[in-house]
Amino acid sequence: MIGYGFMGRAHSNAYKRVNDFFDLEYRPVLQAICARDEAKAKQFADNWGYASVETDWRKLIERKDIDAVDICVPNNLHHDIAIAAAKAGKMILCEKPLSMNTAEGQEMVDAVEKAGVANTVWYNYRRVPAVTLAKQLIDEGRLGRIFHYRANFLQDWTISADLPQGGAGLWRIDVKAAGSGVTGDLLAHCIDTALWLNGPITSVTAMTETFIKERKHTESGKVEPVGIDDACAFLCRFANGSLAIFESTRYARGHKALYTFEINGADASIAWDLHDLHRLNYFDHRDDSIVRGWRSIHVTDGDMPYMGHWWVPGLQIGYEHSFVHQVADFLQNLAAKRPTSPTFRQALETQKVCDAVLASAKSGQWVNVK
Ligand code: SOE
Repeated sequence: MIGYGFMGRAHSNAYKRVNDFFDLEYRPVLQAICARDEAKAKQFADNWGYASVETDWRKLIERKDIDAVDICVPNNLHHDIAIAAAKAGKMILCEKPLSMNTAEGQEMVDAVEKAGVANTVWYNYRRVPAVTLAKQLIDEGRLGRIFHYRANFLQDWTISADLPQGGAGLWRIDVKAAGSGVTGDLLAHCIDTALWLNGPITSVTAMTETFIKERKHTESGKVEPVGIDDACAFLCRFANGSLAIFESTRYARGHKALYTFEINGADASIAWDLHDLHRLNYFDHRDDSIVRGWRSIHVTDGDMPYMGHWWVPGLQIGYEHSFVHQVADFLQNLAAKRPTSPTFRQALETQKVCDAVLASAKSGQWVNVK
């Protein structure tokens, strides 16, 4: 494990829990945690049960007793670590977004494919059971022809102008570490889900805004320009002919992590909301008109995605379980020699859409996704 922030904890929890709930051929061994601050890394190792500590990721990657590397550090480090890990023959589980941009991401894809190592990117929301159920309903053709896709990811944690950029957690506001703002951090989730549920995006037109133009940098101590997008909205077209609207901001006062999407088809619609993540809202026009209406499916029954591994019908699970599911799928696929989605190659598609969105916001023109 490289990095011990919020995601380091979410992933560690998943590695520890997965074999308690899933029967798997493999069992993750928490062999080493790597971070620059040795004292904090030791504390993390004690809390979570890692057997050893490294302070240099290159040393970690050289170790013969490490089979898989989990990249949980700021985005600007993903590329070099992933390429070195692939060259060393390690499996790689990389935190989202895959990379700072498409060019870097392409090199990462080439490296893992050349090395033939198992790889996946942690777009965890795919594995919230209600979202996986949405995918099942779409694949069964229940929605019919899709006309519309709309998604939001709204937060409010950067409204204060006193918040510095850079450093633990706040690297997300530092363009040098993050690559972009809400586009790579939040819309990337919405785009990943959308590509999975609704197929390729072909063209986009976007607008972005940076509301607070300068912030003190935690590392330099100086006030520096802010290079990230604080808010981004874009329209797009999908290859299946549907139209979409996406919006993300860290300035929606009152919203902490409101990820929502709605898909409207000729026969049915679905809607999902991260704040109520165990429910899938579904409207089916084929119902008798006198009982037709939006139904709220409580996704807890054993025949619903992943739920047979947990409690009994009616008892729900939460955010952290989406990571457990990704590890379970990764280990199952490893045993079956199958890839785990999204692979680096699949996550590169999200990167391409993000790049097109940022290019469009800059030029003011529609941009085709390469
Ligand atoms: C940002 O606040 C953040 O933590 C993202 O980085 C995560 O990917 C998202 O799932 C929740 O919000």
